Amino acid sequence: MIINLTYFHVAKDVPESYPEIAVVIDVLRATTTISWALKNGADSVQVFADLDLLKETAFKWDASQRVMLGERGGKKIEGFDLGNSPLAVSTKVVSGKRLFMSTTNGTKSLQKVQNAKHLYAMGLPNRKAVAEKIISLKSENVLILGSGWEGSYSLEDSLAAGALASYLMKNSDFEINIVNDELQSALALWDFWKNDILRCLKTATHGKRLTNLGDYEKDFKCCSELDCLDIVPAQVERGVIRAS
Ligand code: 3SL
Repeated sequence: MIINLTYFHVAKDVPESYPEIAVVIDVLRATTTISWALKNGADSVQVFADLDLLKETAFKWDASQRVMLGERGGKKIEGFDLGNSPLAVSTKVVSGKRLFMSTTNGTKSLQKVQNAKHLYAMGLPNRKAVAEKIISLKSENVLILGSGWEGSYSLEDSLAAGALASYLMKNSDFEINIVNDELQSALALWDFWKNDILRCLKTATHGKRLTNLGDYEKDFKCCSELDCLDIVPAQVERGVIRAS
């Protein structure tokens, strides 16, 4: 069997018709935060591109059962409970709760491919878990979508796309067909940086943006850890993600 793997850097590049399996990546930091929140016992994460819709939906929930996460430009949005740090979604804060989340780019990518039959969120910590899920589905076509920054390329998402492709090539019995140049170059990127992931994240434009905003050292470390989480965040209804 063959798996055709395609990667797009940002949501706007995704064609109208896309494969029934989609993996969305936002290494810094949305999909890392989603993965850690679910690992720490969050009931679910509902993602929104639109902030007004998020508030309208969240305020219908019992206040004790909800946590609102909002980030724009790397900073927490005023009035929200949390920003977008994977360190903030501790068990104490999120266990048993529905998280309502909107970020600058990551949640937009998740919305873009929400019609996929199987939609997963992946960061570097759960790369292996998501890859094994893909292998188990035995499907012919898989789309990997990065989040980038406001419509343009990001180094760290491409690194993770390459990491996923590399894992599948080494660990599945299927023939892996690298469909486009975006994924060929992501693989080369992974090969170049795989032994210094942390430095890659800090070298990336968005890494520099975060560094200029404050002390994000622990976030960088958390987002750069590879294969340490066994969580596969999967969309269970439109916009709602649970651990699978
Ligand atoms: O762009 C996004 O969706 C965020 O992950 C960006 S940040 O890392 O929270 O700044």
